[in-house]
Amino acid sequence: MGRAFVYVLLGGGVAAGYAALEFSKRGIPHGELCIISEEPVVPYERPALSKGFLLPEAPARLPSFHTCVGAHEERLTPKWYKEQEFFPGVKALQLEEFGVNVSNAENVCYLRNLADATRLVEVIKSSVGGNAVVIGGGYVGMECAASLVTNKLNVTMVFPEAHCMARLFTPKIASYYEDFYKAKGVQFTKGTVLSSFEMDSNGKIVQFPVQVTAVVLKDGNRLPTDMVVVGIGIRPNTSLIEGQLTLEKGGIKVNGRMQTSNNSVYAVGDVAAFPVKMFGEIRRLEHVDSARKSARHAVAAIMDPSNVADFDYLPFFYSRVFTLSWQFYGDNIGEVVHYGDFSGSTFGAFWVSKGHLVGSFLEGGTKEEYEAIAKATRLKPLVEDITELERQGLGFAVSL
Ligand code: NAD
Ligand code: ISD
Repeated sequence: MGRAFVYVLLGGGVAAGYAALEFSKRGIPHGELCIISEEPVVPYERPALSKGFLLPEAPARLPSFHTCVGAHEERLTPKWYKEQEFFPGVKALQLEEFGVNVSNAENVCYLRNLADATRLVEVIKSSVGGNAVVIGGGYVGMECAASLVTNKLNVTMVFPEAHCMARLFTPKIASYYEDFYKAKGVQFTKGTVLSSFEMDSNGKIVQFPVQVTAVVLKDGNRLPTDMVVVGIGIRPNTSLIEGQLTLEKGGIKVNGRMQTSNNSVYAVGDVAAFPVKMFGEIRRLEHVDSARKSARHAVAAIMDPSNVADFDYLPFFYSRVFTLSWQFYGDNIGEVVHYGDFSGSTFGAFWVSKGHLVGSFLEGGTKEEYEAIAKATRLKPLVEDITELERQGLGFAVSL
């Protein structure tokens, strides 16, 4: 006989952990919640996988980074879920989907979940001192390349754009990080993509497993390698609900309560396309902060509908690599004004659209400075004089 639940969380990622915490805080009775996840572990803070998990010394390991430590909240261990009689860890659904077919080669690694990260660590260990090719110049590419260097591999990054982090960085910002990476030994092959892998079956007759020995690029270059990391983006897995819920921007369209076109189904995290009030449009945001906050908002809307206003989210992105650390708030549209010392360690940029500040980036800031750019971006102040904004730089945000 199947078991009935009042609430079902489909997916066991970051958002599920924060939703479970919120349900528990709001006092749902034991046994009413079920989490259906493809992962054999209870929710954890995904950002750790491309950062602390890959460190050669004292790496982060579960249970230390179960949600919700990333927001300085309670760490929900398997014991906690058991005590709450919440039922996670049911290996039932394949929820992930990557933009390219996964190669079965032993030394080609993706990075999305704990199993990927665990395998990546094994491949790194067996390749120390050798070559690594990182395909993709986004978050996974940048964070993994930094980790690979720290693990003493010779790294080449390959991506199609003219500079790294093309979705967010300006050429000037990207150039700072690329120079920093180059000084650490990373090489960049830009403006091209992978054409094929050269494989070695290690003398085995079976087709798999095989090792990639070189990456062949469309521009004709050939990069001999001991391992490959692929980080070429994600695609929300909406196949399960196609034809049942309204989709937009590649995700599941929701309203300000995170409610889909079926009012008993809510969508949160990377998969949800929600109204971003400050932009006045629907966006799908891939970031852990949005996952955490949208999950909690959805639970609040479910449990206390009359006291919950529409989600009013300030888009936030961040990364930490080597000794660097940056934060970005808002939207990167309109005119860009750079500020600070690009030959030093603290600099940034503002984006001004229709006369208002709409986006702020800062590298190497203090906690107070990051709070200041977040506040300034939310306020969307009028910028009458771009030159004056450039002159004031970070001081503009701090003074608001
Ligand atoms: P991404 O969207 O950040 O970057 C994708 C990159 O793939 C692009 O920059 C591009 O350079 C590259 N690309 C696309 N097609 C390519 C091709 N054919 N060959 C070579 N390169 C190609 O995605 P990601 O880096 O894979 O990250 C996956 C997800 O994980 C994203 O949602 C990301 O936001 C998230 N993530 C975030 C963080 C963080 O916020 N600090 C860290 C790790 C992962
Ligand atoms: O900050 C992050 C990070 O490191 C991730 O892997 O956000 C992402 C996820 O895509 C958010 O779920």
